Amino acid sequence: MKKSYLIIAFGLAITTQAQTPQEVAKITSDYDIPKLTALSKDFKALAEKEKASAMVLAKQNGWPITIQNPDGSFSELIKVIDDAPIYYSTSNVNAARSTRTNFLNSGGALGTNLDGNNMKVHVWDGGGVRSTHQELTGRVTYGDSPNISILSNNNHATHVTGTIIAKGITAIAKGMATKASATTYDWTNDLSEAMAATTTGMLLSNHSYGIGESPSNPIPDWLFGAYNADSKNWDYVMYNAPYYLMVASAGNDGLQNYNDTPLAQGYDKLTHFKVSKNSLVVANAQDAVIDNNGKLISVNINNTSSQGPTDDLRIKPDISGNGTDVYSTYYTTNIAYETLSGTSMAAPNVTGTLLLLQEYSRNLNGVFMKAATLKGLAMHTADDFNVQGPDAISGWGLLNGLKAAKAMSGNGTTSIVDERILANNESYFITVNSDGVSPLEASISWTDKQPPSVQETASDINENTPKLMEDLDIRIIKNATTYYPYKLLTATTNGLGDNTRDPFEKVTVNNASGQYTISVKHKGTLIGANKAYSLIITGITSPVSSGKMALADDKKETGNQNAQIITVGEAVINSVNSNSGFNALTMYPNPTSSLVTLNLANGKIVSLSIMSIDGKIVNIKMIDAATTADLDVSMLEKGIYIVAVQTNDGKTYSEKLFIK
Ligand SMILES: [Ca+2]
Ligand SMILES: [Ca+2]
Ligand SMILES: [Ca+2]
Ligand SMILES: [Ca+2]
Repeated sequence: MKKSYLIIAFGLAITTQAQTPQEVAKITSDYDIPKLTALSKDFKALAEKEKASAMVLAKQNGWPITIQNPDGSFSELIKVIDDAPIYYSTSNVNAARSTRTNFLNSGGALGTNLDGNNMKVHVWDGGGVRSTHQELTGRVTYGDSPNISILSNNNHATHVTGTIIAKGITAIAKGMATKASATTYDWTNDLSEAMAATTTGMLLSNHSYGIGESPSNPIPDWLFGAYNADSKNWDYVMYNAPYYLMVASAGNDGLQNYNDTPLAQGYDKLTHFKVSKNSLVVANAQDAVIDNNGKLISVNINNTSSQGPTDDLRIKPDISGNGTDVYSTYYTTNIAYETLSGTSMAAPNVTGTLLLLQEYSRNLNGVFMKAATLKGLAMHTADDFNVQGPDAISGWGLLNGLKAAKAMSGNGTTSIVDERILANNESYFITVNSDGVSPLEASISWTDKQPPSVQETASDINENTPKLMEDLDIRIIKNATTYYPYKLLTATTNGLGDNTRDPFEKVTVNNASGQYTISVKHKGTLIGANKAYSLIITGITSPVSSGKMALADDKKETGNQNAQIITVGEAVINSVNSNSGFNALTMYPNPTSSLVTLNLANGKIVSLSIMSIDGKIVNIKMIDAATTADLDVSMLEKGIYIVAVQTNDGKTYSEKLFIK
């Protein structure tokens, strides 16, 4: 988003008419539209085939096609997996202002006046929305071709859509984005319809439903937590449309134990798109206690919220919204309202708030954020609760729209929100000053490619091979200390260390003070030449310097036959500051054409790097902590270079080197 500063003036000029054809064109400019359109057709054919064979088996086995459940939820047969009928069910239950969304709205303390102006959300649900409701009128359109269920089972869909966009004629039913519009769909063919909607610039969709289980309709145990074909297909959609983020309810089986073979008792309850890598899965938190400044005082999980994680121990659910006792629009009349609870209500609370953050991005920068940025921002700034750090019940914590918005507006000064590219075999580093008050936190987030294989039979039960395709890594480094990201150690415990499973990593340094270097690297070989990722840093006063280095594998180097070994733990990633002490670093002879000797007055050299004048690394060498180092520079072409040395006490010195 760095670049976007250049077009702030333009951004302001277009804010009153955004999500125009030009906006859509901008979102989809890197999309392969013919491919997405073809995929949409393929997914439609797949869904129709699955549904047709399910209908045949339903007739043979006497399975119901639709079910009105005693708790008011609605289920519909969609396919058969492993001989079991698979139903989509609404995730009934209750949302509110716990997510600090009110700070963003018109009249809110942040002064951002975000109400969803010219923003559109997409809602898939178990029936139609009552578009004539006084809170919604004129702002709901149907996205799928006329469907019988538009006329029925619309209580849930109407409630969910109201939570996102209700106007607030009845104040306590006011939605998150009172001026936004919604395109709503029946859940039949959701995958195909979502794929098609990405070509129209879809940014966010809400899915308050999932595969339902009940004692009378058991699903195979292996499906729980499994990355199956459905999980993969939704990742496929999001990978190919990187501005699109799917928000899904975790489900309301927190107190049920339908899975007889869970990763841990009371866990391992997620299925389908709730197991996808790129979706944002929402747990249900009770009403939070928030002070006047938007600070979280206390919050508890609703114990009906479904627990993760995934079989490969990815952190799911991702985040918590407020879905307990949510008052919203109801279907019975145009002035009807109802209070409901559940992850079904927590998801639209999150979706609506994220829509406002996209609106804010457009207002600030003239561009929308990539889905990975939005998702990363939401998880990075969430208020941690339940056990310390992320967990398989509450995810990264309770969504904090206020903190997310502040991270966006502070970009470049008190925070970094940056959409970056990591080249193959490259690492990025940035040195920052901690603000000395709040924790220093740094995250990376990316949209990960669908893996080649999935879990598809009972033999794949709890199969835990990482489904991650591109493994990026973030660290925070200060002197000899390296701070690692969170990860799950088991279904019920978290810890710090190298994370090889999640497409989001966050490192926290509590009681931070002074200067830190943040590094972003990758393992293996990136799938494309360049990997897009989002970097988010908070708790800083100002970035000091940044740069790139070649990765620590000299075998992968090209065009530099003399590349030196550059792996010594994390110490290689160091900044090149302009803080060279007077005569601290001397080099001789200078100019030179063959060998140069470096001498350090104070401290010992642990690494040195040579950069071209435009900042490109041409050589890096690790030194075994010495005050003097010799460097062969005979391969360098004539010109001016910068030599930087990193010392064992964390200092960096740089000097110009002339090659003759
Ligand atoms: Ca549909
Ligand atoms: Ca499992
Ligand atoms: Ca937590
Ligand atoms: Ca990693």
